[in-house]
Amino acid sequence: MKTVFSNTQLAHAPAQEISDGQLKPAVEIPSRAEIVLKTVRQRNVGEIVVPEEFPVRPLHRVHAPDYVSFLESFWEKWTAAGRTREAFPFVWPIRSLRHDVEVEHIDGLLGRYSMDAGTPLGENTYKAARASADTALTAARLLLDGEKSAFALCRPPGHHAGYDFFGGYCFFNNAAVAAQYLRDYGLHRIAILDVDYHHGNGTQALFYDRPDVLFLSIHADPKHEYPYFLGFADETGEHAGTGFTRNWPLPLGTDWDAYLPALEEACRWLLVYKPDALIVSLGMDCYEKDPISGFKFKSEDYIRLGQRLAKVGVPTIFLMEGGYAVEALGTNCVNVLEGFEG
Ligand code: OKP
Ligand code: ZN
Repeated sequence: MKTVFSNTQLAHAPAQEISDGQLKPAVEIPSRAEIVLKTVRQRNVGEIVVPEEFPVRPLHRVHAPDYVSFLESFWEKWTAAGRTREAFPFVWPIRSLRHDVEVEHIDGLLGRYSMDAGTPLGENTYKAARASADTALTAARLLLDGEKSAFALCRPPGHHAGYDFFGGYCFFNNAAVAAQYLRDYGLHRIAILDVDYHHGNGTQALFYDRPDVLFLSIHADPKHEYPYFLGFADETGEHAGTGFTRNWPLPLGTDWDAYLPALEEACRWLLVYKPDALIVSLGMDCYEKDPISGFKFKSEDYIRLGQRLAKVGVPTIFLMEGGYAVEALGTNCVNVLEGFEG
């Protein structure tokens, strides 16, 4: 299958992140994409293509225009305030405070448009995030042009980004942007299967009331793991979307054998839904050596994951999300792609 990737995605290169009450070296770093790209080449997955540059319109189909503009103008405002290094939000308009004020200071805006303090923004974040969305959109385009599968080597990831917020290392929701694009260009039913270790809260929220995009997610129990406030088993959609969201929160320590029943159930939902396209939010952070996660996948399990998804028999795009054990990330990711191709 073809891989889509742009070097522009490497321009977002955070130095540090806030984690465990400390500034620590960032884990969502350019070398993640570089090692996957290298492994795609070494193992001859297929042609590597540069994404098309899409206009802002497909982003506006999913994200608030003022949020997109905020990201675009962020660095200018940040540096105008005298700051020179990367930014982190630190104040939020939580539940009982006002939400109707249009604040002007960049510190207020950072809180207005974010979900956590763990996501660094820098000078090139916007252009890298745009390139990442372009990568996802190009993979979607390949599917519309008749490919049976494609791999979007997205970075930064997307599944925690919502209608008007960034967080969890995510800025634009690549999977949601691709899903909406496929809808806009004639496909009727899209399924998103999120196998990242963390719940895809942004993606779920974006499609929660819609029956045309099925959202399925298998992830660490949010009672005990980031992003904490969404992703429980009783969340199944609302209004017209009732029944079109499914979550399988699993305990810390889950290995492949304990994961498989959830995956089988998710695949049964896919068979019933009969999507025109499947988007896999492909995080590799269920891996046993992932530095921020608590599942126990071995590298071989990623081959099994790819093989199982191939059996679903639907045109599929893989969009990279998380995975922070950099040395093994290329192997784990290409294992999925090879498993899928058989
Ligand atoms: C993004 B993706 C742990 C800090 C965790 C956020 C994790 C974001 C994961 N001390 N920070 O879903 O892989
Ligand atoms: Zn993750």
